[in-house]
Amino acid sequence: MAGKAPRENIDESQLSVGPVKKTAVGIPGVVHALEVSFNQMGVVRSAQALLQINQKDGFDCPGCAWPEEEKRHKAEFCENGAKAVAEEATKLRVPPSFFAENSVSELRGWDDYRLGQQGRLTDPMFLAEGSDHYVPVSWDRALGILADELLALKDPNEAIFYTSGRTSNEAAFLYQLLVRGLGTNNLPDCSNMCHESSGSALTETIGIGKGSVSLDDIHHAELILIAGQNPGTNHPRMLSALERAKKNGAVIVAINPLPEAGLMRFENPQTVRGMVGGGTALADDFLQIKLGGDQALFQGLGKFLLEEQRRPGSAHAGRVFDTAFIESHTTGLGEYLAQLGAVTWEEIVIATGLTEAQIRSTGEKLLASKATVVCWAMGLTQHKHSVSTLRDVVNVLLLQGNIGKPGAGVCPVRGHSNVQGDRTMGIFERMPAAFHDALDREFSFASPRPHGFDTVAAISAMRDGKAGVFLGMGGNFVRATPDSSVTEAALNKLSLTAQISTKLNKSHLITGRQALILPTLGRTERDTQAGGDQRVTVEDSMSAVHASRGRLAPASSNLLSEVAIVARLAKLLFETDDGGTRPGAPVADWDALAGDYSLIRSHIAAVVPGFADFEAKIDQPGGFVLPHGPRDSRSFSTASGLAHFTANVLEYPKVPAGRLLLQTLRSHDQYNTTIYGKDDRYRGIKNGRRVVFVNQTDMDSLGIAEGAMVDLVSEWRDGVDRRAPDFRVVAYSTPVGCAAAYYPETNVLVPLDSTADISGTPTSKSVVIRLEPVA
Ligand SMILES: Nc1nc2c(c(=O)[nH]1)N[C@H]1C(S)=C(S)[C@@H](COP(=O)(O)OP(=O)(O)OC[C@H]3O[C@@H](n4cnc5c(=O)[nH]c(N)nc54)[C@H](O)[C@@H]3O)O[C@H]1N2
Ligand SMILES: Nc1nc2c(c(=O)[nH]1)N[C@H]1C(S)=C(S)[C@@H](COP(=O)(O)OP(=O)(O)OC[C@H]3O[C@@H](n4cnc5c(=O)[nH]c(N)nc54)[C@H](O)[C@@H]3O)O[C@H]1N2
Ligand SMILES: [Mo]
Repeated sequence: MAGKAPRENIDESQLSVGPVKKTAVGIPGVVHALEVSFNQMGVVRSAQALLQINQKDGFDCPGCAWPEEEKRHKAEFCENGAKAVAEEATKLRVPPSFFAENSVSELRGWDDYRLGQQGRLTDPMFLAEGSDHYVPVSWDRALGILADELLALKDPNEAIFYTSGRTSNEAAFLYQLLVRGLGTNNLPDCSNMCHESSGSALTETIGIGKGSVSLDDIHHAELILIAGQNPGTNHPRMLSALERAKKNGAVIVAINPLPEAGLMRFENPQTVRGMVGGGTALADDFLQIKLGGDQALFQGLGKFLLEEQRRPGSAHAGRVFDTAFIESHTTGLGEYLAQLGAVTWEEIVIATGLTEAQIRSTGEKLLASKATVVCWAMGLTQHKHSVSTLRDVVNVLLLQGNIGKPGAGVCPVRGHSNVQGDRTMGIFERMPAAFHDALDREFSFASPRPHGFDTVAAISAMRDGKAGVFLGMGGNFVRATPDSSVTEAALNKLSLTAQISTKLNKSHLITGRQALILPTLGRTERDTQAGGDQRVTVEDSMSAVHASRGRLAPASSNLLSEVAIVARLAKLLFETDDGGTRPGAPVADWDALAGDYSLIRSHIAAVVPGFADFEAKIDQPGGFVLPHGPRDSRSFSTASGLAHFTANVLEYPKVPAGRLLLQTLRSHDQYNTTIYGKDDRYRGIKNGRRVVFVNQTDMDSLGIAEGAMVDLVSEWRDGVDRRAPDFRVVAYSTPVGCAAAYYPETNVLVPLDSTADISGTPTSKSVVIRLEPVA
């Protein structure tokens, strides 16, 4: 059965709204995954692909960064992992004839769904200045154009090198070396829009920007708080771990403005009970918090613990805090407790929309638990005050010594399957000096030290005429970033935009004066080089590094691997005609590295701490876990060598009367900017995406009826009206004043300079909007 692609934009007039689901996964999830897979890949390729996901000698699922269980199931994938694989392993193709038939200006009118459904890119393509059609070019010519444009820049800091989080460690390491070899640290990545706030808060407070728990800790936690995360859709395999925790007696509290299906109830398709129905109730308690209220909640929990610690006659008095841990491993407690004394319960109640009793009841659960984990994702990282919110999460955990002991810790649940590994490999606009020193030693050059642009700074630089060339290592920059109209105009100003991609997306159509499409192999595909078939490595959300090997035949014989593209470009940039190295460039044997990735791994082992014996360690099934001071030995590599309590002024969004606060989030049928399908099954939406979820009370007070059509208009201090037209209003269970709509359709509403303090992450979960009825 060959796949057939839907060829039209989504027809929003077909949209229907049905009941909201309370349970995630189970049979409908699996059946849906198989339908999507057969449709895209055909039956044989589906079976080949799906059975290799996350197996010990197979490929790492490109779906999400949740770790694999030690004991693998035969089918170690979830509905959305299967969809991610089907998107990549599809039989559909976008050959050069597609671009002859469709002009760039026509394709700009296609929506993200229609573009993504066309299939895999097959050949390098070039869009010349003034032309409206991409034409095929050889790899030599394509890379030659890119190298010439890069070398023609007056200053290497006019080049911008974006990375998305699917790129392997090997490709990411070579890529950052190329970028630094050219003389810039302009390495913005998707992480800037994702978990940057987590990295900022954790590095400052515990000395490392990564989570401190293992899967085993989740299984054995006594209390798990899940804040700002929708695992039923975005990390479905996490539900199996939660189910296991639950069986071991864990208490789970969901902290979310929306009653997300997976948090409430879960049917595990890999158990008989899950197949038959019923499933496991996951959350013992649901705190339906207002958007941006989490800092107040965690300050409230801290306040409760402090009151209990000091309350005369309380059974817990003097025993709430882990005094031994606090005294030997932390600093700053006094300032933190003083800050807790300064916040009032009245303000906490206003900020959270919860009752004091609800917060105290969660506090009681903390008191009763000897091992607590806090998990979070985008609901906590994409607010103005996200870094201070996460510092307050750390504060509460430190009070009870919940870091570096079994069943306890911080668990930022990462998004892209190798986003954490890319950062470990140096994809960061401001790597620490020790990394630069090691890189310089290994490749005999002097890497640039001034910080580069993060994502938002890169867009500002392009807008302000301070950039000339953009290269994307995966991702869909123009749709993932905020303030779509500003970003589109910024990209249009460049002389060249080039994208290393697997699938067609808007970033190929909103371009500089010239553009290149550089098609590449995906994770599922066989990667054959001079030295034979190659494997790559990835790092999951819990710092486990393991090998990934694709086995499917490549989508086209004219694809290059990401590693090969980088190595060939590096040769053009850094080698002299006689094969020597240009003065000042990093010294490396680029051909050899591209021919045998184990040579890249030996460089990584020499530069990045924790990778000694890299090759041998990934020969072991399941790979190895990187060192993590707080987790392994309660050692904290902060300036003081201690974990830091911090005193944070309480912040929460304040919305003018008649306005709503909008969060932009994912439907069940999308992977970031890739739209798999038109439904959001758990939330009851079918055949459309332009919906805005609003509380009935707000609809009544605004005089807007269910089903009404509205424009979403965002209001920001610059006075510019940013508008997303034609959304249908859906009454939904969300706190009063808080609305929700899908990304990326709503990115046009997020002002470029509305970013989180310190981390610079766009505030995609708090946009002030008004609803304007469509006449
Ligand atoms: N199938 C699938 N899997 C994915 C992705 C995908 O698009 N599709 N994307 C991947 C990536 S890159 C990432 S980063 C992750 C994203 O995973 P999530 O963070 O789960 O993704 P979002 O859809 O943005 O959902 C945010 C959740 O936080 C809640 N929330 C929003 N604001 C607040 C708040 O102020 N407080 C609290 N407590 N909750 C809030 C929302 O209601 C929602 O449940 O998933 C990864 N996995
Ligand atoms: N409003 C709003 N904006 C957001 C968010 C939000 O919640 N709200 N979330 C933010 C988050 S968390 C993230 S992570 C970003 C995501 O930002 P990105 O990572 O930039 O976006 P994706 O949609 O994941 O990228 C999809 C594209 O990647 C390419 N691709 C897929 N696999 C591969 C591969 O193996 N190699 C290569 N080279 N290319 C590949 C395909 O061409 C595909 O079209 O968006 C951010 N933007
Ligand atoms: Mo993400």
